[in-house]
Amino acid sequence: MALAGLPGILRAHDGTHEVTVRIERFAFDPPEIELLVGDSVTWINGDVAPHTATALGGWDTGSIEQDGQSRITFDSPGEHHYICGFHPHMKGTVVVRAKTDG
Ligand SMILES: [Cu+2]
Repeated sequence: MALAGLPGILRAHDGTHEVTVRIERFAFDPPEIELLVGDSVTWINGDVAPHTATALGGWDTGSIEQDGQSRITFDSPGEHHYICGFHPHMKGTVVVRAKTDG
C-alpha cells in the first residue's frame, strides 16, 4: 500500500488521526511516532504503576493510572522528546509534520 513516505502507522490522511501509544513494562510502545499537524496521540497505561508523558518545557499528560488514558492534540510542527515524569528513563518522541510536507 502506497503511503506517500509516511510511516506505516499512518494511513491515507483524510482529516485528523488519532494515534495510540501504549505504556507497557515501563516503556512507550512505539517509542517514536510521526504524525501530521492536527493529529492527536492517546497514551494508554497498561502498567500497574502510574506514568506520564511529559515533554520538557512543553505538554504533559499528567499522571495516567493503570488502564487510564490521556490524549494530546498537536497543532504545530515540531519534534517533541518526552519522558515519564515518574520514571525519567522512559523516553519517547513525537514528530509532528506540517501537512504540506511531502
Ligand atoms: Cu512512568
